Amino acid sequence: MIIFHLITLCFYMSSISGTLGNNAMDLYYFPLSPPSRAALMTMKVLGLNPNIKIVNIPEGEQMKPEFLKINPLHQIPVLNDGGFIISESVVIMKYLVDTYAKDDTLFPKDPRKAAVTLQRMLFISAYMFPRMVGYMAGPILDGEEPDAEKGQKLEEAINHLNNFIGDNQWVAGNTMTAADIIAVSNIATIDASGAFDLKAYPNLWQWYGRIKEALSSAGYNEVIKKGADMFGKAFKDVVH
Ligand SMILES: N[C@@H](CCC(=O)N[C@@H](CS)C(=O)NCC(=O)O)C(=O)O
Repeated sequence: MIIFHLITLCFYMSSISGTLGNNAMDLYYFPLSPPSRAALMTMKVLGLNPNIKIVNIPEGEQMKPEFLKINPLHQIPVLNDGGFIISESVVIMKYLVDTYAKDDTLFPKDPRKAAVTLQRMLFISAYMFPRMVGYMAGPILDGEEPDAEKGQKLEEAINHLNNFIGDNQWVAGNTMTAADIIAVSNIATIDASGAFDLKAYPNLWQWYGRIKEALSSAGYNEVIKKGADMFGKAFKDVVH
């Protein structure tokens, strides 16, 4: 089963490598990785076309000496912008907006709005994402039964996101920001796993429709949905 997924991945990877542009900006990336997809989606929203450098995580390419020189923490995503190398999805996204956006909507300059945006981004990156990996990685990589307690922990994170959105249109208030991009990269993966009823979280469910629509012309389906669906399918194949 795992071999099958890897073969599917190879087809997917060659298709994505062939469609992206060529300039002095490299993104070390793997399509199943939610933080990688958040970084690439931000680039697409900003009109940037990086060279995609696939690091095949299931095959352990992140441990190769040439990649460890780029990121000793052996994690993707990593951005190389003309020799400036930086890791951590939230930091990459902020750097990209600060450097290339025409205005500050995606990452507000107002200190309080900036603080809320960053809080939401770190909530996704440091709270929700580890819980999602905790719940889904065992079944995908080792064929384990999903752990109900880990599922509850992830559901708690989903509930917090629903409450953060509240009556607002977006994750960090009434303007779409980079927080929405990193949030949807994770939520699309959870949705594709079929393990949770996201419709039971009405604020989140309505926001989910809104953000997919907002990102569609920048390539939501290609950048976020495709990798999320593959991740979700890998989980479903083991669980059902
Ligand atoms: N906090 C990091 C997390 C990055 C991360 O966990 N990347 C995973 C793929 S989703 C990875 O590279 N794992 C390989 C490893 O740790 O060896 C971020 O948001 O960029």
